[in-house]
Amino acid sequence: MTDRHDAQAEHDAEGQAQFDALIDADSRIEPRDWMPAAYRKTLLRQISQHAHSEIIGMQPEANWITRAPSLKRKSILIAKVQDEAGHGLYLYSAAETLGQSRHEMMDDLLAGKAKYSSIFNYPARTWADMGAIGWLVDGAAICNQVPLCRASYGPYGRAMVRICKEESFHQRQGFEILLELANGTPEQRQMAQDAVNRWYAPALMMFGPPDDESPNSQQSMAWKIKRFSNDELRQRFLGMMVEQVTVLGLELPDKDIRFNEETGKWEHGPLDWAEFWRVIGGSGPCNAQRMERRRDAHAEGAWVREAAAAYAAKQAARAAEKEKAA
Ligand code: BYC
Repeated sequence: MTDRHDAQAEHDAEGQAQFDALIDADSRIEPRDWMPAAYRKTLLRQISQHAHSEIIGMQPEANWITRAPSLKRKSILIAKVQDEAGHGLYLYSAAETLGQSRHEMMDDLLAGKAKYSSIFNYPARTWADMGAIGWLVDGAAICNQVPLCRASYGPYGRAMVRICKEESFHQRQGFEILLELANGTPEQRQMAQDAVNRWYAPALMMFGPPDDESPNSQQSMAWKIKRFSNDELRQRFLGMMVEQVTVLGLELPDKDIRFNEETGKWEHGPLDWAEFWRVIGGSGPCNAQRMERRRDAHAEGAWVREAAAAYAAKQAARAAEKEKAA
């Protein structure tokens, strides 16, 4: 018993030393490498939340596919929503390498045990929201996710590379929708401005709570999962939006935005963090609707999963028979 304990302790100490060396060298941890249990847990938490966000995030935009103003806009929107499903799949696959099945992750989401991004609990009221979501929400996502391409966990970082390429196309299509509306009739311009007004603060809050209220940041940065803090990324994003909004000829609904010469950082006005925690806690404007839709979609898709599993079993049986005969 003691020998086994000693051997395990020695194995763990060696593993920890190797893990520390890889992190120090800015190298990658791969699925078969030894890793601390808390590192695995944090990654599973973040990657599965991220995957759920992509899947739930399909809803506000899918809602507008039938009402897109032209065939061109409709086909672009369908492609974008489909991309988000793909992002969910890459991320569930990356999370599965940590030892939890996609099935279990989905059960946690459907049972209301798992989080997804706060932003998708807000309604998409007009066509201009497709522009604001692309410009602000995908813009915030890129800002947050480009550094994640260098995350210390290999499968996560590699999934993020492909996701970021697609996100930058998404952001541009949102910008272009807003640009066209901003240069359209006074009503279209107003619709664009209203959408920006409604999505601005929730988009800033996507980056997570302020640094002094972010319990996970410090450890995640030490493990090189996160490369920048929530506030650093929020400030960086704000600077980008301040420039781009002038091209749109619209305004950001915040009179307190300023560039602080001393710190070299962009500052924004106060954000309603009580609202943020309420939304995360399940009481946002669309939480119940989003979860109900997800549960329905899961139930409606049961026959597809069963058919795919039956087909896979048939293929495996055929392959086994062939091998036997050979
Ligand atoms: N929403 O210690 P903190 C997309 C939670 S999808 C909800 O700072 P961390 C798109 C946090 O989980 C974009 N919860 O945490 C898709 C933690 O709770 P737990 C999704 C949030 O992990 C379709 C607690 O608050 N992007 O772009 O160090 C269509 C304390 O926070 C939020 C990602 O998922 C939030 N906004 O940092 C269009 C990016 N913020 O878990 C577009 C990957 C915080 O301890 N994730 N919480 O119970 C990350 O980068 C980090 O997880 C976060 C939070 C920056 C979000």
